[in-house]
Amino acid sequence: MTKENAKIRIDELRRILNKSGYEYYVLDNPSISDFEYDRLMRELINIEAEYPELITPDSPTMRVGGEVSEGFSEVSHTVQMQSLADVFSKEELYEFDARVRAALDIESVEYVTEMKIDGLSVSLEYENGSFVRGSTRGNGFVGEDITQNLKTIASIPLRLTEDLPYLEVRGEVFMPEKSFIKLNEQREASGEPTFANPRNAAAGSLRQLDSRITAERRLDIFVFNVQRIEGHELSSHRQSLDYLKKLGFKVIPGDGVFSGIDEAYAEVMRIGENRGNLSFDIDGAVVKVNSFAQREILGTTSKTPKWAAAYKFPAEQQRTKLLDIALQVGRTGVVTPNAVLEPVRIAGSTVSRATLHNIDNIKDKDIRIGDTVIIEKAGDIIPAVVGVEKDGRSGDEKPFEMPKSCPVCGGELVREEGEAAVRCVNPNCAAQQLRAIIHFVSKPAMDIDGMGASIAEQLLEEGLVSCCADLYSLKYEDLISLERFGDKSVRNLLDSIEKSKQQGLDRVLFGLSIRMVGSRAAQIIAEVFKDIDSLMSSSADELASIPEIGEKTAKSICDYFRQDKSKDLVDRLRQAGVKLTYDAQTVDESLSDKIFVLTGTLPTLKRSEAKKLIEAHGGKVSGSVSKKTDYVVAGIDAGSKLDKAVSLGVSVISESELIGMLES
Ligand code: 0OX
Repeated sequence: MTKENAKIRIDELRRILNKSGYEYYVLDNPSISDFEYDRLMRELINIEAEYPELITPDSPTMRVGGEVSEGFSEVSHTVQMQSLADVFSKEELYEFDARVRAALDIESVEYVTEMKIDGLSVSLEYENGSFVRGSTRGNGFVGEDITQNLKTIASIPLRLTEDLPYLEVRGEVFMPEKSFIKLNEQREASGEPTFANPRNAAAGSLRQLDSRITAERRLDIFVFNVQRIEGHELSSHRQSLDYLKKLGFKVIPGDGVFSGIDEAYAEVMRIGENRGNLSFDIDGAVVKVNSFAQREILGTTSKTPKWAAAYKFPAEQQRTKLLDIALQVGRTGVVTPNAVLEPVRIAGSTVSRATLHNIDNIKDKDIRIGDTVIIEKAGDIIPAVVGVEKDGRSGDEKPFEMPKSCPVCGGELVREEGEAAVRCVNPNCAAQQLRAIIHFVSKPAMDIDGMGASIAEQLLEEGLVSCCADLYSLKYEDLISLERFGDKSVRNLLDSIEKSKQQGLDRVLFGLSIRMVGSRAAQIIAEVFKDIDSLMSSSADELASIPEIGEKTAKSICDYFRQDKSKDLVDRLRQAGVKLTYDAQTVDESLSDKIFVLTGTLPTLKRSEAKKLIEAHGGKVSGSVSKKTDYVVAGIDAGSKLDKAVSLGVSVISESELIGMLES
């Protein structure tokens, strides 16, 4: 084929494939068979392979993924990607309407009501009708460039039906329920951890460095906002949604405009009632002022537009059968009763377990095995049994009694005075050992990369470890013969174990699973005592005199180190070369006297980590924003501190800008 002919055929194939893709993925109304679509795609791939100079970034062949990036670069959003102000009741929604009417000085407002899709907000940019860049919301000001991954989403047009000079739109990427169930089935079958809900699965899929993996995940998008447009005038939200539809986008469903808050609220209720029939998750409904001129008058706060409100639906409840009560033994021996349920879909995930908290809760609610129970779940919160239906009981339901001995090791179960928890007091209990090792290797403790729960279990079963100190005696020969291990994974794991020796006293203390010692307490204690020997020889009074360390924690630490077993463990860690001292962070003065305020959730650092970093470089961290503040480091969902920074003209930076300052 000559190059001229190739060009003609390529244009034709792209036109047909774009149209067919749109019909299939956006309209859900295909006009050609899958077989025909695949055949045409293969033909295009072949011609493009012959004439690579004719490949363009908006060709449908660019959707298959394949590019592996080393990391995501940052994208500054020219129009801030704001979040929505939440309301939780009819009253709050009507208060929103009252504010809007007062500001506009009118009787009734025209609203558009939309589903609030529970996914990830992204920005899509088009130049001269071609998709050029896609990014995450990040903190609203700076996100990450995920263009390659977004290209794999078939409902995102790579070419628009009009050659607009510039367009930036916003939408929510989500994983349809079917894709989610299939993905989790595959992961379960291959021994990989499953995702808790479609939102997490979508987030994990969008953040893949290998876009081929994203392509396999079958994500979808609903577009709902024009962020910036050149070459076309728009005067209302409804008009912009209709226009986006015409350009080829999969626009958030719905086509109504509602006169006044009563009509808008009725639609919110309809959306809520229909929630269970959707093939994707929503977590609320959004009410938006339709007119752009009115939006202009209403304005925005630093974080949210004043012309929109997100009505969050209450925690979802479902009825299901309580099949059994299973006991889980935690790392400090606490035995928690968990409900084993007939699987049920609730708030975006399939739930087959829910917490029953403790035996008192079971008795107070008179929950029996075989009962129909009511479970509740809101967002990412662990589902809980909140009630029981006693009316329909058959009489075969069995009351539950806590056993006298541990379900795993048979050791004695003890309930201490004034405590709701029942504990297994056998220090050699296999369940406790496993949980303790999983905790020891976890990220906030010793951060032993490559060693998750299933490997810990395998090592324990093989008798290679029984406590955390054993990890430091593991040898190449021990691991290489284990299932799922190869040369590379063994070397990587041994490297991570070696590296973890340098974590320092705070992480070790947290990792030891001492009752009442969380990461914050471990950090404070390490800062005060500096080495483990001083800590081990301290009294409970000394410990309790430290601000933020309570008497119970002090006693628990003393009790722990009084045991021979603990002393032995510390000796073994010491012999293995694990650092049992705490270095005050060496001060470099690069941020000398600069005052920072941290707000919102940072993408990678915890607040405490960011604080440590700033202080280690000579900076100070303050809790409130004032004129004296040099920088506000803003993360996701930053609140009033960000508003104040903007109103005082204080520099707002992202986490990566902070890290950039430290590196420079
Ligand atoms: C959603 C959704 C999110 C546009 C301007 C401020 C908020 N998750 O479905 N955000 C918005 O609106 C943005 N609308 C939605 N429907």
